[in-house]
Amino acid sequence: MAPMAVDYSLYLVTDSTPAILGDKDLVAVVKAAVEGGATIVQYRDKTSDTAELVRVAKQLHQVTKAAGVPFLINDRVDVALAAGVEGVHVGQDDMDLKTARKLLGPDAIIGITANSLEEALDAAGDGADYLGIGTVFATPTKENTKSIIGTAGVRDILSDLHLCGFGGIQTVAIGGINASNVQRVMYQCASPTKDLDGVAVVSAIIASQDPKAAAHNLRDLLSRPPPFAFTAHHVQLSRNDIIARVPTIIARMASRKPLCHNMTNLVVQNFAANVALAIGASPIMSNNGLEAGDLAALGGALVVNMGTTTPDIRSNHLKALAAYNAVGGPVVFDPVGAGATQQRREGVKALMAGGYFDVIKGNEGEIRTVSGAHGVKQHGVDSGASQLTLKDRITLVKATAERESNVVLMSGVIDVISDGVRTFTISNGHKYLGEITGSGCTLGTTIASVLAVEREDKLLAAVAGILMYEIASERAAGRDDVKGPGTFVPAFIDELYRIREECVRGDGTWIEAAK
Ligand code: 3NM
Ligand code: MG
Repeated sequence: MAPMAVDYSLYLVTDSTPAILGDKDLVAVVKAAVEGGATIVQYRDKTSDTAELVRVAKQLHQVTKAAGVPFLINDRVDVALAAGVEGVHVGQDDMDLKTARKLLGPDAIIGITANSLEEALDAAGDGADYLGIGTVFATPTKENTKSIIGTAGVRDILSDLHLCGFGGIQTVAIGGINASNVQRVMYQCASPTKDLDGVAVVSAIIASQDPKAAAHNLRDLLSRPPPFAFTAHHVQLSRNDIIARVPTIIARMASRKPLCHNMTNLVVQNFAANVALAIGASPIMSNNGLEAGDLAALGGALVVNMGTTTPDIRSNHLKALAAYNAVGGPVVFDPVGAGATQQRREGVKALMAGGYFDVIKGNEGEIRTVSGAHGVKQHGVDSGASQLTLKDRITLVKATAERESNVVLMSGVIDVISDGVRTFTISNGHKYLGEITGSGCTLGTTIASVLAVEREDKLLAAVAGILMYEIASERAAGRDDVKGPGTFVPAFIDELYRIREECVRGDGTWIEAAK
């Protein structure tokens, strides 16, 4: 018999514990799941006796065979042999792969759990058919997992597998994957050289009241990219393109008055709302995650500013992030003071695991924290004297954007911005921006507002926002009536407004100051 062709796209792992299965019948659940579209099933039961395992395995196998779906047993090679199923899944502490292969034969499907590159390379070298890579997100289903590696960790393993000559091995990600994040997992885990082949889920199907519908929904989501996926990733963008297109984008913003939803800190509420109004957006300052769904439906963009951080605010941020992600509404993350305290470091992790940010903007210290650098010293929220050379800043920004499949902006005297493919530096701005409060936060507001009207090319949108903002600051600081930071603030709002008016009139000469 030729080995079964295996489709790993929706890999169901079972769980018989009451906390997950409830009072449902496991065989009925698996039948419903394969009807709904599960493409491969693993029977995982850590507590039942051997006779019971073999009995249930045989029952489940009838169901999967009828559906033409491969069936594997977790850990227990003896049970797989006794029930005559297609293969096993072994963990790092289970029987070694070579012995399992000897016992089950060359056609058996053998998968292994990999938490790190070393484990993945060993398993691939030993002839595993597929890897279950995780734990992606913390999950109540399996609390004692070795470590949470996030989409970035999975992505690193995938690209290194390719690099080491194992590009052909099949891979699924596991841990905390469900309908709310499955598209993002596929999107953010994909490396330029190797994609994930699917996702493995337990509770997303087994705990569902309607496992068939749950599986069907997951398959449907897996069939297309997330709503926030890039569409203009590889479009060339020269300085001339930017000069030609930015004023039109600002004019579009002024005519559409997009909603700019700010979840921002206590200090900048009023200033951010005024900046949004000046540039032609329509601000709403709401930290209530429960109304984010209604607001996301209005077609605007969201700023998640971590400047004020409490567990309560974090949970509101996560709700809003999910609401905007679900409809592809752009989200800008401003990880204010990211490295300054343990709470903020945890906040960054929780937010980045909880959703997709189209743009992450921060100063050098903040972006280094986002990138995962350890021991980044940050004292106040705005301290961050440059410790890196420009070359290193560029490398870091590009790598972080590539890893997150988004746009990353590191602000500074020279701003560095990248979408992982295209990278720019911008040298506009004025030192007064560093002498007033909220200038970084309201740049986030500006970028989000532009993103709301320019979704195709997110990098171009962010560049447009930065240029409008920084050139306005240069104009304001150069005015005769501006004597210092105090008089700078109103002049700055005036100049933002003036640039917008010029764009509406079709006069884009201000953009010539871009450098
Ligand atoms: N293995 P859910 S995480 C069985 O990281 C299993 O190796 C994991 O459950 C690993 O889809 C996990 O409900 C449980 O989060 C996944
Ligand atoms: Mg195991």
